[in-house]
Amino acid sequence: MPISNPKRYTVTAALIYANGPIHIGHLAGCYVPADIYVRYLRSSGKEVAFISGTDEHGVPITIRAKKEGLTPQQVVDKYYEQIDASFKALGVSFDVYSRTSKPVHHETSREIFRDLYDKKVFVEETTEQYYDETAQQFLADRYIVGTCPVCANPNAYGDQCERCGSTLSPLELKDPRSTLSGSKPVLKATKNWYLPLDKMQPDIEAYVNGHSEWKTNVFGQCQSWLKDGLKPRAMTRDLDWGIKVPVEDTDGKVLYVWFEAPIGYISATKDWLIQKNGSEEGWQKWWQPGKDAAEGETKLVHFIGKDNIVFHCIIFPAMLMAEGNYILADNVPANEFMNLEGDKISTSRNWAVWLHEYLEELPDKQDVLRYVLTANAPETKDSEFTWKDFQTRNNSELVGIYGNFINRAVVLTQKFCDGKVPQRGELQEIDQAALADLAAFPGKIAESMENYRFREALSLIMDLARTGNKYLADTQPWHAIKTDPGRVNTILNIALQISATLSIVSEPVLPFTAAKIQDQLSISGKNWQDAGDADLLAVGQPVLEGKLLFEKIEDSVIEKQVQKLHDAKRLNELEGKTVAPVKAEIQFDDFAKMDIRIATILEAENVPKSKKLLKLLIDIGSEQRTVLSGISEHFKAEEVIGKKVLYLANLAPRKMMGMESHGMILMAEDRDGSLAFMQPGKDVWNGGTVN
Ligand code: B3M
Ligand code: ZN
Repeated sequence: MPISNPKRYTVTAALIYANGPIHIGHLAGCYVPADIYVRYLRSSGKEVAFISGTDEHGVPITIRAKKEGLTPQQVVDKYYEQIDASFKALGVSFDVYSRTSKPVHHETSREIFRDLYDKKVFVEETTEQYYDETAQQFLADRYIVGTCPVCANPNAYGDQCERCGSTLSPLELKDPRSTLSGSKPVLKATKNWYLPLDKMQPDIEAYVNGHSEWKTNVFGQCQSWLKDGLKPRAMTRDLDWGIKVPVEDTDGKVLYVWFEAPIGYISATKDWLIQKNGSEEGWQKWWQPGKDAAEGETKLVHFIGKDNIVFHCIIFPAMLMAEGNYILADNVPANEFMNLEGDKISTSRNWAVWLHEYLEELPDKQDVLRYVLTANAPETKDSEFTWKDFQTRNNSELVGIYGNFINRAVVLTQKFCDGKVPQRGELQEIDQAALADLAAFPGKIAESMENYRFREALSLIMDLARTGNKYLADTQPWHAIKTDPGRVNTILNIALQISATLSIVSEPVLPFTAAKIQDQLSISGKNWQDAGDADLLAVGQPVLEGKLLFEKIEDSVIEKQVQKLHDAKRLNELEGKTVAPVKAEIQFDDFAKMDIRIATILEAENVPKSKKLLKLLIDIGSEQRTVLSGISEHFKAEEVIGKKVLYLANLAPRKMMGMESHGMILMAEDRDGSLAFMQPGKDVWNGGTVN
């Protein structure tokens, strides 16, 4: 059963690996919804701790370090700074953004491990694990790749197949290979500590089944795990990067990253208090409200992406249950994935919109991104981000509906009411209806927020803006002013009251915009309980002109972004390409046999039925010749006419497509496979030799 009226909320957002920048997929899947929820709770007067940070251990970090030629420590330092700064710039309002490399985290993780160890929760087992003899290292998780036993993806990782989503263990992979040396690994015995999830299954089942209110995608994934039967899972790894195992004689072993990373939520809470008060005192109320606390006093909610469901709904709760003193998650509102321009977002293929770049290239558009990612959030199924949709939503929804309404209310007040909130007179039916709508919206929006339906909440927020627009269109204050200024006062008072409420209820999604509106309307310190109030703004309160809330985004801006995506992907594909090695040595005589000379292309035409060939007539000084050249995928016939080229004149004639080709035009091939003509640096005459 969900907790209905908690005293406080512990809200966590996934601790992302500090091995690369944040992209819009992370934001849509986890961070934007988490921030909306927390901002809504705070506005509703709730006590909240909003906890996150970076996950700085595990194989993904060491692999990235190797790729960038840095130490793991340098990698996590670099990305922690970048990630932390870009979250701040987007207005994600964590109470603490901590790191799993902090001493408080090492201590907390080791304590919990040692506690479970002492309680004999773990099963100690010696098993054969893959070992890379070249690198002299055990191959955990992502150090090993092979063919997925489920979907036959040849590049599945030792812990997970990214194609079909199956969770794997290295021993299940077919044709395993080491990602360190590429070699075939051998099996070697090693001792590790396992969490006996098989034995714990009944308790976990009772916990999960008690939460049938969880989102269908989350509940369904848990059920399928439980149905397959849980298996013991190793909580230690043979690696050197991570948290040392707090047991004697365990050199070369660290805690499994998925054992300690979720504990990071607990240690980050302590870190927050240490930073704030100089001591971790009081952390328990967020995690262990204690025996005297009322049932459900603290509500724990984990925001994550769908690839982390099992760890947050099964493994972490199992650890905490075994420990015995902790509360368990009341909800885990995981989202599905957001795709980008028709393809899966991928860091390795560089197909992503990176937050730090977005913030630099589209400054002051934080709320536009937050809006688009929420309006199109992958709440129940995968969704898609396109730049075109981004532009449309900005131009027709934010500018056309929301911005337009607020702007009209403010500008008309300046024009007709001296820039002050006017007094309402007698109400007509249309006014009463508008005020009734106004009063009803905050409750409806709150209900969507409480149930993690942020898309729905946003669509209601926009409905409120539409209501405002319709009210102005129907009452037409710009006409009424000529005949009945008192009527205009009533209309604008109501329009301004709607604007004020709109700023409050949209603040969780559009915090920067809400602050601007509240400046314009001279309100501060108002929150959710004031929303819907017909007298939120006092008569006579100043209404200031303020800055434009949203501006139109032109096609050129969008085209540039799309181009950039494709360029980045292409560059990434080229990264693996290497320069051809130098061919076997030849003597000068071998070279001197070749008659290379300057020629000019006189005529060019496509060869019927051939994809590649152009038929060229060239002037080689002494005569004209016909050459068939395989360049028609790169050049059109008309663009090569008149070009001076390098020509190999004494190559034996060859027959192609029933025609004879004499000699060969020499071309240079670029990294991406495109071709370039080799041309003399001055207008050398036809027949000029090349030596
Ligand atoms: N670091 C996976 C990720 O970054 C993992 C999340 C941990 S949450 C405790 O996607
Ligand atoms: Zn697979």
